[in-house]
Amino acid sequence: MKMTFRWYGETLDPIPLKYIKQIPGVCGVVWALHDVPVGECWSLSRIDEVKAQIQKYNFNIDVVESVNVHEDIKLGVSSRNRYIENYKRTLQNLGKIGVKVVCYNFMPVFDWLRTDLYKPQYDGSTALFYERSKIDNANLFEFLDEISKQRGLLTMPGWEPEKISRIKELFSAYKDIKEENLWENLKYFLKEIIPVAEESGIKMAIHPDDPPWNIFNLPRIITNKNNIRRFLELVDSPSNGLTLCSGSLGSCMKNDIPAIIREFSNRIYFAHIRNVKHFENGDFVETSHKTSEGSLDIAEITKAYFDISYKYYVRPDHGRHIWDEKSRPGYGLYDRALGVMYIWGLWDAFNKKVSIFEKRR
Ligand code: DNO
Repeated sequence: MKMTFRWYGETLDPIPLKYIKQIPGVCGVVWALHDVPVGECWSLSRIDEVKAQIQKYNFNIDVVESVNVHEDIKLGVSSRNRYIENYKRTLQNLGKIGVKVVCYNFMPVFDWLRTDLYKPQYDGSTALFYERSKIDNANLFEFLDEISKQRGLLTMPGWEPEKISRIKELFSAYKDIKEENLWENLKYFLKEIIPVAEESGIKMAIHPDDPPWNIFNLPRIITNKNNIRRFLELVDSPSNGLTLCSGSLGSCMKNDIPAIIREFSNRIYFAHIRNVKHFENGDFVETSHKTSEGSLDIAEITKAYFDISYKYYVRPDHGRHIWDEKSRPGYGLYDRALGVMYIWGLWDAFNKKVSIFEKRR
């Protein structure tokens, strides 16, 4: 596997690349042009600028997270064609500079959703938290107000101020969009972009929905093993693949992550590894990576990647906020760096076991 670390760019990320360089075993930086409005084409000159910043530290730029999909594409309205053309041009430009994997998602309106961004934990850290009843019974607008206060100036993915300002309009546009409509619109999008990804040497890697169930009556479809199978069959090409996010799918206890990894082993191009702890009432909190801290067996998940001889990209996903670090929600340096070391520790131990076994034979 190739270990990577997500970085929001020189102006948006408080973490400098020189710090990331000091985390053992990280070979690539996962990046994006976060300031380009969703739906616009990423120019070669802007892409080159970030590439130079990253390569100065000898990191690869192979993975982009994300090229976000314009809402008109998810809604399936006629203006989608203009945005799809821009998306194709962005892929061509990314292909030209050697990008290999593009992560994206197809969640209506929001990206990942939590009710508390800095929920105090037993050990003095804070973490991302989802209180189920708060969403199930929420008044959307009061909820948005509360979240905006918590996040302060740090923008979360999918929570761009431009989008939040037209939230009412968006919600009424989605009024008649049910799961099947979303599948149709996703298929239309894939049929258009996958051939371009193939020509550009890019593997598209859809991110599962987080959490993997409908929220605020908005449909979510990349939620479980059967739906992932259906997704891969929409366009059966090696360029149509997955970002396998253990924490997103794992927010639903019914999802058996190691089994999903084994079944779709040849179409996973990007792995997000993190743990979540479930509570009986449906709430969950994002813990450290360590297996015993959460409800997911991160050792078993890493073992599944080891067993399939996973060659593609991996990154530690959200971390807690520890040691008084002021960071973007979930994207501090310290806990994610601990996550890297936990994953490497498991990996090295699995490797060792194999070589001891081979020596004995
Ligand atoms: C959460 C991330 C997601 C992911 C997008 C991909 O931290 O894993 O926001 O980047 O869903 O489009």
